[in-house]
Amino acid sequence: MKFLDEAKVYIRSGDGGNGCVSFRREKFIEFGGPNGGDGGKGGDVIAVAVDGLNTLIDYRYQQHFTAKNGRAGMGKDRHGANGADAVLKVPVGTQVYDEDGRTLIADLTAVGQRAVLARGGNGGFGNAHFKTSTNRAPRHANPGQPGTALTIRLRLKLIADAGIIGLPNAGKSTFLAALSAAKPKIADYPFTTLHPQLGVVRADTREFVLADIPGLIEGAHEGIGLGDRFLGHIERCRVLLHLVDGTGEDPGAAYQTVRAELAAYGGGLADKPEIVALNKADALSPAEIKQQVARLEGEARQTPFVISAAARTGTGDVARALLDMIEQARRGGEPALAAAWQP
Ligand SMILES: Nc1nc2c(ncn2[C@@H]2O[C@H](COP(=O)(O)OP(=O)(O)OP(=O)(O)O)[C@@H](O)[C@H]2O)c(=O)[nH]1
Ligand SMILES: [Mg+2]
Repeated sequence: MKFLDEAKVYIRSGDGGNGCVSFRREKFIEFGGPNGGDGGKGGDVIAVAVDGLNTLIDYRYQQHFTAKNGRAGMGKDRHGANGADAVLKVPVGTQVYDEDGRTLIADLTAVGQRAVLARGGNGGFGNAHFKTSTNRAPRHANPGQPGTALTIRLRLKLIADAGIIGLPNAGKSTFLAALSAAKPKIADYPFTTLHPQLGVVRADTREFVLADIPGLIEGAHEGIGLGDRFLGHIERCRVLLHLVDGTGEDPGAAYQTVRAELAAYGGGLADKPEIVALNKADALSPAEIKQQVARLEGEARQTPFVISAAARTGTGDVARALLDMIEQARRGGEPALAAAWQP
């Protein structure tokens, strides 16, 4: 499945049906009275988060969604049929913005959560509705109300508990592959990973979702490399795992480069709890490890885990540490997501 995390969609809700002007006309029944029915309601445009979808690619091929109009009312007090809704199925984690891309209309963070993006017009009242003691033969009915047309932007922000950050080639995808069933592409050139990948990590009896994203380089916030747009996918993570290549010249400098990009991106990323790990320990001598840890420690202000994602040493400890922090954050509550929830 191709990955796409942004899409522009044109939606239109249905018009309401017109009310009807009609009178009861039957042999031997005098003064039959008004019997024009009401128009039906126009269909809504609704977005609903569904399971088993992790891309917005469908919206590259279909960009127009129009709900059906309500039918007009008819004589003999018949109500017009309501128009059918148009339903946009989106992956969990999709945010709906208005055309300018700044105003958030809906944030769909759980399977089954739905949001009405454009409400259909109400149907007009038929003349039966306007019958009063002083006007027993109203020749008036209301027209249906028009639907609304608007342009929206969909933006997918994947939902993962933890996200892996680091320079290209740090071993992020190798780490994900070591701990989960995910099969990301791994290679010894920068920018192997072009779009985010998710994997489920099991540690003991517990599990969490881990996201691997493309590497960051200096100037990513200005569009260098792959830019920093994909950092949106770790905005919802509770913790970050910062992987640093131990075979690099200065792990401390590598660490600071990535931290600077996080700060430049904003979105609270720089304030997220972070676990730091020095990777590729299998390629280092004990003396080198000591030296590299000292360099990294000085910048990160925490003792890094020393691991080898390729040899899978130390990776379990990192997973358990991530889980502890995730559970701690869960207990602390996640107000932003909880508040957005509406069944
Ligand atoms: N020796 C050694 N090599 C490793 C280790 N982990 C990853 N590598 C190698 O480092 C290279 C890059 O690994 P990736 O997992 O693709 O790195 P990445 O951080 O996902 O890179 P991008 O997707 O380009 O940002 C590959 O050649 C891996 O085999 C490790 O623990 N030890
Ligand atoms: Mg990668």
